[in-house]
Amino acid sequence: MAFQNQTLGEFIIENQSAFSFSTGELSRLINSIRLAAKVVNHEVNKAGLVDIIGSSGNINVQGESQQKLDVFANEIFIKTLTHREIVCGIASEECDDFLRVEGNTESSNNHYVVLMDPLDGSSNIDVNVSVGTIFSIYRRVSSAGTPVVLEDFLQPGNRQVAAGYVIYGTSTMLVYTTGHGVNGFTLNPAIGTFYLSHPNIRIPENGQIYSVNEGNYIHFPQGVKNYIKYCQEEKENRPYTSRYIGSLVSDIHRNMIKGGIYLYPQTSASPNGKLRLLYECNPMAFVVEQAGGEASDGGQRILDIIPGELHQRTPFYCGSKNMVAKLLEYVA
Ligand code: P6P
Repeated sequence: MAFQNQTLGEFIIENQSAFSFSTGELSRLINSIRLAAKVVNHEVNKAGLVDIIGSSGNINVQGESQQKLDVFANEIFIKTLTHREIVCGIASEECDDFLRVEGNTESSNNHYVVLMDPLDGSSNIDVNVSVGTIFSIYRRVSSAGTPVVLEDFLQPGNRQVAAGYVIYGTSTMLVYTTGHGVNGFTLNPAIGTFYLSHPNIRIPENGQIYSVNEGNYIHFPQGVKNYIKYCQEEKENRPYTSRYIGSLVSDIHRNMIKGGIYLYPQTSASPNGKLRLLYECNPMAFVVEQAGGEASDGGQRILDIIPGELHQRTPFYCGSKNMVAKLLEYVA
């Protein structure tokens, strides 16, 4: 059956013409993310064995022993994106500042910048919970042929040209959008090929799942507390089910498939919320909106927020359209 599905490579070629800017750079960019995802997937899947068999014996190019997986993932994505000279700049949760891709003049003529969380939820690896990579792609705003500047990265999410995530779970999936809907590809590890397994994902407009870390309940704004009580009332199709994996990619992906809402409100410990706007909330918001859902910071659409700094945080409410609308009745 799997061999009847279209591969990611075939899908990219077939849909390349649909993307107005496409000069093949975006296709090559998605392909490089595909390659990096396969390499990271291999390491994530054997991570548990490091404890059992000691160090995996991996010696990296600097002659260092096995590194922490999120540092490893960061290196793999940066190397893959850099070596193929497709992007002119990269920003990562693992790097304080953005990286300029210098190299030859052609690379500074490339039009895209990538912002990413190379291994989100990596603390879950020790307990064998799914983790993910999140990426967000923009066209540069500074002039071609010059080194990228901070403004190339501080663009509102509504300027993204592509975004998506890789979920390293019971199966490894790549889910992404270029603004023409959302498609999911599942990796067949036996042959290292991603197959189109979830064409045109649509998030149900309603759902019965709410995802929030209720350990922070006493610190939530009153409106959020009231919404959680609404979810728990014995009325209509409630109480809802509470599902919180603690890995953003997994919680959002489940809600994409089954319907649901994910909430990470501001708390006293995190007055602006915990999640990062540029490489967690914007890409997830783009994917969820493209699947028919909504994403808000409680006051405005996530994708309309004008960023002020690379690692800024935001409150984040994201998921089924009607569930986010109900939440906003309580918090706006
Ligand atoms: P908390 C993981 O550290 C992460 O960035 C997201 O993947 C996840 O949704 C969230 O933080 C979990 O945060 O405070 O509930 O443990």
